[in-house]
Amino acid sequence: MMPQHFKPDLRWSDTTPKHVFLNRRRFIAAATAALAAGPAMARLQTLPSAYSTDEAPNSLEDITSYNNYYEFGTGKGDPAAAAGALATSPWTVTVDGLVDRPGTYSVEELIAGLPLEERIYRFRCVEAWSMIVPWAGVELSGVLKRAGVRPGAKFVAFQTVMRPEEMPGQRSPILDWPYREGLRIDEAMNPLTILATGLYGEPMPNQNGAPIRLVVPWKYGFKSIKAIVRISLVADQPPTTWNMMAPQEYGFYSNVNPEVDHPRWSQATERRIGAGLFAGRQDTIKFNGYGEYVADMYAGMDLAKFY
Ligand SMILES: Nc1nc2c(c(=O)[nH]1)N[C@H]1C(S)=C(S)[C@@H](COP(=O)(O)O)O[C@H]1N2
Ligand SMILES: [Mo]
Repeated sequence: MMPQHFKPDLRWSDTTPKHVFLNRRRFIAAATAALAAGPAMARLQTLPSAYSTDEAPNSLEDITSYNNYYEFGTGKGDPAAAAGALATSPWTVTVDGLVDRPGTYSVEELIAGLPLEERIYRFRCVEAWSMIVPWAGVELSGVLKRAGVRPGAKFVAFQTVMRPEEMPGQRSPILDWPYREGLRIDEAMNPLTILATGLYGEPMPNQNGAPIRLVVPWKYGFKSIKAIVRISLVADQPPTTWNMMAPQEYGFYSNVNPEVDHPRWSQATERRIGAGLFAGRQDTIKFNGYGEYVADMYAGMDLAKFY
């Protein structure tokens, strides 16, 4: 089978099959009904955050109907159509490796007592589209500090659930499953890095990575791994899915950087999802606009080499 590579997002019609376009309203009607339904779907109590952008968030419809989640297929509409099959409760996350208190915790235990904030973040996919998303999440640093990071831990490795019976994409070798991602320890401890359990004040929709996913807003979207079941503190840089798939195209760092093009397309501009057919492309900002919080971590590094 041919490996599936990301494609640049030049026009809506390049990446969105017509039937998906026409079905968007149907998908979102179902998603909205599901959110309004069960008692498990109670509204989340979030605190506002000084890290939020004041740009207008994308609609819930945009955020839940235009997704990348290869476990459910490579099309932007596949996750909304298929992710409902993933059972997200109960759910446990194992925290292990170089920590004082390794263990397997329910999501509720994992984040208990940590401030759940609404973080309205810019989100920039490597395919050169972007959205503004009002996530609900806790700082990853809070979870890691509670686990007790040992001095030898230099990186954090994350894994998505492996459940081919519920995730049809995992039955094909389109990626080396399970999906894996990683951060350097200082990146993981940065206050911008969150574990998100919801968006728009509601529990996380399945297609966006329920019940718990990473969000790293200054990096390309693929670093923000969904449906996490394992967080490991490790000494060495861990293998990561897209880097293993095509190392010349996807580096470990993957910081948003308009000065470093992808080998197959420019990263200088992006298309804001939902901005309308006649909206122009906008300039991409280095570190996705979060440089004041993150640039120091890369002082002295050649970001064209460590892309
Ligand atoms: N497990 C898993 N996580 C994943 C992906 C994936 O295919 N599988 N896709 C990534 C990519 S490429 C992007 S752009 C974001 C999309 O997140 P969203 O659907 O919430 O916008 O999820 C990231 N996390
Ligand atoms: Mo992406």
